[in-house]
Amino acid sequence: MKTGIIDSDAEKIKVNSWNEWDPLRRVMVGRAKGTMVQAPEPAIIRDWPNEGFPKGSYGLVPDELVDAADEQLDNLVKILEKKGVKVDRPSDFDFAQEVSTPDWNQKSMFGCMPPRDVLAVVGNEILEATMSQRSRWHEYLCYRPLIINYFKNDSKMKWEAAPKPRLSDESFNKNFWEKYEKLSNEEKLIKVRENDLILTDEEPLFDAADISRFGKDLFVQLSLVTNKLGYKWIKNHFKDHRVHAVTFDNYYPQHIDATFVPLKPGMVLHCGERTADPELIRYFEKNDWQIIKAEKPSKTYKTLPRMSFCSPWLSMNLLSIDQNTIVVEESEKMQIEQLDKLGFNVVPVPFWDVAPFGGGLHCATVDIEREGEMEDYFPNRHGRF
Ligand code: ABU
Repeated sequence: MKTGIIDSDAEKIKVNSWNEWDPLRRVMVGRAKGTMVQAPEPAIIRDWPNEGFPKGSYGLVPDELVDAADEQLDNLVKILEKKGVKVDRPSDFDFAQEVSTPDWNQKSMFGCMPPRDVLAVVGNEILEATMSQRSRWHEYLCYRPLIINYFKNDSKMKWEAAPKPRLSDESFNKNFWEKYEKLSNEEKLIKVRENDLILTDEEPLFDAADISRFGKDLFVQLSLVTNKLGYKWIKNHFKDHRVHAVTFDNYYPQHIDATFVPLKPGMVLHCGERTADPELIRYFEKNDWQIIKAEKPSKTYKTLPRMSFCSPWLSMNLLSIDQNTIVVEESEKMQIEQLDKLGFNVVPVPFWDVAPFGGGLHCATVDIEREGEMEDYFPNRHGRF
């Protein structure tokens, strides 16, 4: 395992990753240590009275949860290293700091378990996302020692940061949650489809985990953390790609990687509870992709780990080591069996203790190097795609 700066094998660093399935050579894996229950802010208000964090309070996530999660993260690192994958970890960072910009002051930051939320690797480029929560505005800083090291040691790497957002009150729809929770499911989905959610279109906002990479095609989910201007910025930025805005029947969309997950060329795993729009499905079918409805998760909303703010669909939040080998959470028996029947070698790992820190196996990782080049897997156009 490598921590911080990696000088000894610096000459071997090559940032290169075009999709989610080519053979994995180098990956970043997050850490749970230091993660905070975020202080209230316009985008999110935590309310966990039974855990000692009633509405308005904030602080470090309890040690026993941190230790359990870090043990599972360290175990993942060992498994990846045994398979010959280089692993980099973010350095320690004080997320308990109060942070501010000229527009606002925020009593705490968040953490560095899910680097996928912050960093998108597209080809030889690492892109730092804008993020859309004040507690996460400065999160890129904990990945900077690694990014700088990649940049110093890879002459071809491109390093970009999307425009830093102001995240002033104008970036958020006032009293959004109170109003949203009163809507019927049907009314919620109309808002989801129109991306009329918590974020206004005052400025471009996006999380990197709303981007899914299929070679020349990038799919960007409009969500609670990605707005239409965010999509526009991504589309204008990646000029050699086809960049598509997509939505799903998900009342609380946040990150595409537990909804629509590529497994290999021609095969995508689709969360049946969060249906894609028919035009997107048709685009995939027209290009001979198989759309596989993911099996049911082992957890229900009631049986999720303490303090988890993710959904049971972390069952399909997978990490591909190559197009035949996929790392899956070990208790997700039905998902494992399904992938097994589809011919994949499944590597089961315990990972549910990581969920309270912001996600599953895909969220916890960022592939820095995969073999392969940009390829076009969608030669046929359909509708707006
Ligand atoms: N950050 C991925 C979480 C997605 C979900 O809870 O469905």
